[in-house]
Amino acid sequence: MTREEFIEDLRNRVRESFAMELETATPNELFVAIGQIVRACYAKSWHNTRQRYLVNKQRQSYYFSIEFLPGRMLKSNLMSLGLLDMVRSTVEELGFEFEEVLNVENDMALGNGGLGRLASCFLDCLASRELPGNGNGIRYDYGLFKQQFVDGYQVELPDAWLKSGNVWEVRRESEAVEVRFGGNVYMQPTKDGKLKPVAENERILRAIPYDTGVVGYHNDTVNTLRLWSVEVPESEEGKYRSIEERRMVEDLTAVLYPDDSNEQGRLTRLSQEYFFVSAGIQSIVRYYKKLKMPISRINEYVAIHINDTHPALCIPEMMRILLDEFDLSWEKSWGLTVSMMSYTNHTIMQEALEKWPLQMVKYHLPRMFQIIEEIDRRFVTNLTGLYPDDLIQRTRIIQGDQIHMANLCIIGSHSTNGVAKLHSDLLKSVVLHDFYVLYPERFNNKTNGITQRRWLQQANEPLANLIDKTIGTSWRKEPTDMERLMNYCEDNEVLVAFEQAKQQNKLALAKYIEKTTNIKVQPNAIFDVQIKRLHAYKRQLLNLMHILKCYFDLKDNPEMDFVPRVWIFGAKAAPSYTYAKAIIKAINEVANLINHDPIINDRMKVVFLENYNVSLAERIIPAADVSEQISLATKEASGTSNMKLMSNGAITVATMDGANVEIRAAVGDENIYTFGLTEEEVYRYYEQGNYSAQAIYDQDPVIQRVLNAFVDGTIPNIQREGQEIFDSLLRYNDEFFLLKDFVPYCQVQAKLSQDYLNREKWQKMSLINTAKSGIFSADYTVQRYADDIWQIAPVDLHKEKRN
Ligand code: GPW
Repeated sequence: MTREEFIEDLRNRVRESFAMELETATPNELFVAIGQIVRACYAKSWHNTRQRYLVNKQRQSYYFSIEFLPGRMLKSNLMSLGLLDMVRSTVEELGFEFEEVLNVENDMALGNGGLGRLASCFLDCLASRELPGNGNGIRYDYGLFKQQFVDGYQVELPDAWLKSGNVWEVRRESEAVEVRFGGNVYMQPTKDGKLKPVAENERILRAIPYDTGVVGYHNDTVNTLRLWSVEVPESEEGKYRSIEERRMVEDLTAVLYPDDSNEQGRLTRLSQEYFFVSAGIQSIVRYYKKLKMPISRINEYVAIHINDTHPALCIPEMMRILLDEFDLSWEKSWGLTVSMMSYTNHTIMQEALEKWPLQMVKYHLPRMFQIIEEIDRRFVTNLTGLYPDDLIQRTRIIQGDQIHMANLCIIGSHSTNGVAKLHSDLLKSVVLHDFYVLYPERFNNKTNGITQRRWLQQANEPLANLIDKTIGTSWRKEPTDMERLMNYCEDNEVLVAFEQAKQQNKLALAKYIEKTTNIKVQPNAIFDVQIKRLHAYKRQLLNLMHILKCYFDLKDNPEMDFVPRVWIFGAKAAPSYTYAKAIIKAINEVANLINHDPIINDRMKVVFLENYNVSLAERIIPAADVSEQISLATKEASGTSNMKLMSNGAITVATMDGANVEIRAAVGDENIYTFGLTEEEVYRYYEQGNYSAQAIYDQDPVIQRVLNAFVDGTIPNIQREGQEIFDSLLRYNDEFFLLKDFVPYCQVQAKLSQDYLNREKWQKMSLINTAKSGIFSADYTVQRYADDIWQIAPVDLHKEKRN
């Protein structure tokens, strides 16, 4: 597309869609028109990709996830299509601010945090590697709530992201399917003496797919993210007479559950899970029928991935279709199902492990329940005599009145993986050890990754351009090529240029901070960033305690040498998570206190940015000097913001948790600040039960002063919240060992501040972090999933063998 063609197209679309002339258009119209042009640009490739897969009967993977978090798509699609520079300069020549046009787009925020973002990074990488992999999920009418601070408290507002339309999606009426809930199922004998399930009084809902193209980077692959929305089928219209009854149905895909790593166990959530799973599996089977292959070979063409346990019903739903619709035997159906399914575990935190009340499943999903019962019965029967009874009881699916979804996933799939080495090892040795005894060959690790296309190329153009200038552009396709930057560790000119790029990004963020919060920050201060969901285990409170310590040090000794620092937070708390909300309030009040204290004289600033989401992350990450990754060891399965920040040259302050361990191995001890309890030490405390927060408090006057600040009025306006925080640390004995890690944390922070003054040393560390970040590209992660778990390939290597 030439720029003349682009302008012509733009002019026509603005005219046709808005009855306006280009000259009078605002960024809103421009965004829609450019979106339409971009979609038209990849429409052909999208169709061709689907045709190619169909004609080649290509084996494909389907990533089932209850969350996807792509963020904005205009810039990333332009970049993938190689149109970014042309479109940007043309738009600017036409007299518009390109940034303003980009800012029109609502984030697609159909996810909470790491888990949903990982799913979106994976889709980007699959397409960019020309791998045949698709997404399957829910098209929520409302994404994750918008966060506002009112008087320092989090307030949640609805995210009506579809209000102004969605240029990227395509509604596919002809591919709708029916999903059935409730009713009774009984077994009826057929003529040939078999028993077949017959259902009556089911509620039938219509699932309508909306497809979004996932555009590969500089290739012609466009894969599909298919999201399902609920509707009342015409045949059922009569049954839902009142508006309330219709609302009940439409509620199903109305809102994303805003709980991160916390199981709510509500009926609507269970219905959401079955809804997108059943629709997705039916749509896969319908597609497979087009290949005209026997059902007994479906496992050669289909790989289904279960992203955490939320889509666990994939297993009984696939069984249902093979048994009830294709009349396959149980054994044959089970063999096919297990060989198609694979599962990723994302946490070892007990409160996140899904369990559903047996009665709820039995009543609302009766056929699922029957099949799960039978899977459980056969599991127990087959293992009895071969393994100790207590092991069988601990690993079976149905225990008491609950259905254990992780157990179902492991038993019903051929692969279970964790998301970082440490996490996968803990699964084998502790959390899922019983299963590891049963199925050692099923366990494997796939360390998470990120897409540098979004998180570096797109979000940080100053750095990306500098990398190009220094080592060429190959890293954009082969991220490990960034390692070549190691040759410039001692090159002063290069180091200075990198420092300038960082400075430019810090300036841009400082502007944004001032515009949105009225706080002025100095771009030469350390930008210290902690961005992630608010959770006790992630220990934002530990960060806050260190801030308070710095504050008291300065108050006591205003003349002391102090390296100026800006602490930047971004975090949403689940609306029902009162403790997390108390921490938000406390951070905001501490910010207020410090930012306005004349004695501090701008040497410390605390900034809590509202509504942390993907597009805000894209602003913050390029400007970070320091990356806070301070979860208690064993609690963060992997983390992915650690990788994004590292890639952008931030230095990590890290506990030995999740993927931090692998980051340290990559950059070397001297290029990361590690501290805190190790995995072994944490487990030792658990075994010996001898942790005493009170004892630590009693012996350390600094800790006393910091903790007392929460209850003695030092931090204003947090009577209730301060008390709750204080009690969590002392009365309830500090579940995440903050007091134990506090002193070493302060020590590495002091060291860091000193090192920051040595600009050359710091800049070298920063460069090394970027240079070594290539291995955390999700391009490689996805390739390992493709090779080890899904057996998918760009050119179908398995085809010869089959035909
Ligand atoms: F609890 N993660 C998340 F395991 O973002 F399901 N939401 C969740 O509900 C869960 C996990 C769940 C995160 C992990 O906390 C993080 O460590 C990991 O990097 C990320 O998933 C992607 O694997």
